[in-house]
Amino acid sequence: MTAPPLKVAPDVADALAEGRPVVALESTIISHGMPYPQNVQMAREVEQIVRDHGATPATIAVLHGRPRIGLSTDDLELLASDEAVSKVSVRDLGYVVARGAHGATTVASTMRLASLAGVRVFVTGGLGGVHRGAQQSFDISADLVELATTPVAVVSAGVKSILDIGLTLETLETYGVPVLAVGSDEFPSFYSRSSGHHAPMRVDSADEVAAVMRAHWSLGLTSGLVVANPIPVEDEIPADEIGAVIDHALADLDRLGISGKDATPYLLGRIVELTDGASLTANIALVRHNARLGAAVAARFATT
Ligand code: PSU
Ligand code: MN
Repeated sequence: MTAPPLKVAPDVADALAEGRPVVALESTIISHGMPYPQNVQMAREVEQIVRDHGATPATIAVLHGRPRIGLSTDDLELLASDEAVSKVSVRDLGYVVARGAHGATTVASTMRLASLAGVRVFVTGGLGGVHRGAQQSFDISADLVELATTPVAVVSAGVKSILDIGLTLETLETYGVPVLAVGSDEFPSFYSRSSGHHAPMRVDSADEVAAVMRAHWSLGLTSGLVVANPIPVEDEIPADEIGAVIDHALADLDRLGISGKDATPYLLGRIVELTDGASLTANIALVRHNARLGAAVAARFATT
């Protein structure tokens, strides 16, 4: 086997070599999670937030068949606007690399590439998980399998109720993945601070997150960690309000017979339409918030 053909941006490589904090960012959220041009604006802004908080951002994607750790502004623009960028989870990585194609990486494949590059903190919006109705469809995101096996801490705003939040938490427990809620006793549901599910573990600072990461990995455990950061109160969409929209989007998904890897992108786009963009505003706000926490966690993890 040859070394993985990663192309690491010079600023990211320098930061890693010097033990300075680096924060990985995914690209499916850009290509398949938000409309243009808000997607590219969000991607640039989040990188800047990470820099302003003392860490180096490393947005991850596959471009021209090359897994890339750290992207240019032009790369972000391509990911945001080029229809030829496919959604790439772990199983798709070899295929897009072999074909020299472009791919936007999900939480799962971003974790894997981040880990290969030695990046231990990753910021996103929402995780994939066990879909509602998975008892029939078997639709369980590869994000959970990757969390079970790859040592990266993933900062998100929890799990949307397009998924079955309870079954997602059960699966994470089975897989031995720590689930930390930051500053809350309740596990957050992306648009809302509440979900009706108790947080498996609570922490109250970036320092505590970094301490759990160190302790977990020092024991030889090799899984990832879920760091669930509730959306700020002022940006929340009340659970009952967004719940009705999600039910509507799920009914449309069923009616159209959309399944597999297209299900999550369809639902995200439909929720933006049905809320006249309010869900997009909340989504961008929570990613910003996660970027601040992720940079702080990376800084605490790097210094100790
Ligand atoms: N949830 C979001 N926004 C996203 C995604 C999920 O709120 O952009 C994306 C992430 O890249 C996640 C992927 O890893 O969808 C999960 O897709 P699937 O359910 O097909 O595994
Ligand atoms: Mn799926």
